[in-house]
Amino acid sequence: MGILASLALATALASQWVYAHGGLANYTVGETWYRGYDPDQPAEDQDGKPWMIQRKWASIDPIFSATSPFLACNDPGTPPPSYIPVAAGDNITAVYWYWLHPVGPMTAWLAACPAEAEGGCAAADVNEVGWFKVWEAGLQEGTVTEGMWWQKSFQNWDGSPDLWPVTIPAALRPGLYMIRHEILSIHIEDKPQFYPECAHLNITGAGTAVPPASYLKKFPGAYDPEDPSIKINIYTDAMRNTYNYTIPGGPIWDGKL
Ligand SMILES: [Cu+2]
Repeated sequence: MGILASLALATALASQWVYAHGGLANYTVGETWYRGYDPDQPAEDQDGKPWMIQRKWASIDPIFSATSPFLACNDPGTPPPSYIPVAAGDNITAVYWYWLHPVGPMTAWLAACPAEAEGGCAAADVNEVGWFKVWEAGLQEGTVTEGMWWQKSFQNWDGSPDLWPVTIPAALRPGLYMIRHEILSIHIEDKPQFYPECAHLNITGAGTAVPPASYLKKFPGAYDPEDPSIKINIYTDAMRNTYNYTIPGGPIWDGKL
């Protein structure tokens, strides 16, 4: 390629690395791939398209506040027309083209939507539904400051996408649900970065379980901005000697009784 093209590409890559933000690009269930929203592509090619399954996120920038209404499903969080079909007990895999931040927890949540006759997930108020955590991963080994976090270990540096599989609880009652993936990056002192994205699911199965009310959380609401796992400076001497980290948001619900 010509030198100008090379420079342009280098500049594009450099700016991507400087800002180092990102988000959940696609989903796979089995062999089927579902395209998500892409903030780098024109909105008119995506907004309201019948194939869209992900709520709109207009930029790769994080949500900086634990009390933002966009903590639920990013900004603006506009609902898509379609659903990803998935059977309870199966995996849905979130696909990130790249992820660059190394520190902080990752969580996945589900929330039941209104029935189809009541408008389905398009009619759901993402700030009012009851979200329950079904998956989490945080500090795997070592110290808060320098240890290995799942957020780092799921990254691939050979150009292949970063994959995040989550199992839909096998006993879950079937129906229309939203799935919410959140990466919380805490590499900047006292300035947490939340990266939430939501998709619409049509979950099939013969289960009957629903989470007890104690597991249902709201976004915002699930997190205290003063939570020491959220408002955190990982570069203190204390954190250099801390080997555990409490993932915010309470326990996961796995559907087992
Ligand atoms: Cu970033």
